[in-house]
Amino acid sequence: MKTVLITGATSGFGKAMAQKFAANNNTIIITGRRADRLEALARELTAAYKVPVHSLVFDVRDRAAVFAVIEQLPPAFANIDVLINNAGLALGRDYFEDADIDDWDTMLDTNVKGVMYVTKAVVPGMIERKQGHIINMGSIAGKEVYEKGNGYCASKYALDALSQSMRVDLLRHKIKVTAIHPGAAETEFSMVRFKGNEAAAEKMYEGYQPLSAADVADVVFYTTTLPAHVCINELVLTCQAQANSFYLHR
Ligand code: NDP
Ligand code: 8X3
Repeated sequence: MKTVLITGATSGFGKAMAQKFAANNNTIIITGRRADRLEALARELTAAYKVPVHSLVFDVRDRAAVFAVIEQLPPAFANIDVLINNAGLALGRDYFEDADIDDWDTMLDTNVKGVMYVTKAVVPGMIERKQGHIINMGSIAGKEVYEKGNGYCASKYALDALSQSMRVDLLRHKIKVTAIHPGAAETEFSMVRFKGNEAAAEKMYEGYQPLSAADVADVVFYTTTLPAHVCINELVLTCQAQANSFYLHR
């Protein structure tokens, strides 16, 4: 049984990963800003899988809160084996000159600095125990830039660089770092990106079968099942209809 901390577990990939890891008899820490959703998920996981579940309500951009909640983890949850930096978002899909600067700030603060804060808070325990696995949820948007992707692509390219950098710096402590780069997946991602515009969000998934959150959770789970000496450094996964950021067959 491993202790797995998943950021952004109130929805989408994070929620599906919490379900997958709980179903496989792990101790789960779920985080996010929406306390009601965390409470409901904790109840569901405890009832369905009888595993220990702990919820932490915080914003990954709030540096003081990040360190406070990790430091105050109850002993039964304090030895984190797997950290999944999943909390993240895209905001807007506009040409560079039209993009909102506040949206850029939010994406970079969440997708890049949030990952740095959470990892910095968790990693001392992994170093002490000489083992750990950090999984960063990147994106194909961090592999190829696309039109009107500016701020989001920049954040996921930065995260890719950060994943590579973490791997180089942490391998001497026997810590694995895996970057997962999914393509289009149907979650709340597009509703957030298009700021509640349901028609725009639905259009993203028209005419093909996108990845589901459960598909992504299965792949992430697999990367944690390998022997101690084996690490998947990075993995790009898309639905069959998508080859890359540019080619999607509808
Ligand atoms: P969802 O919108 O469904 O879930 C995003 C999660 O991130 C929510 O649980 C949300 O929780 C959390 N979150 C967002 N901002 C913050 C914050 N400031 N502090 C704490 N938690 C936060 O999207 P997905 O599940 O699709 O996305 C998960 C990750 O996967 C993201 O990093 C995204 O960039 C990436 N990704 C998504 C793809 C897709 O097509 N769906 C493809 C490739 C990568 P709450 O609002 O409660 O805080
Ligand atoms: C989400 C996938 O292609 O919308 O990261 O950027 S994409």
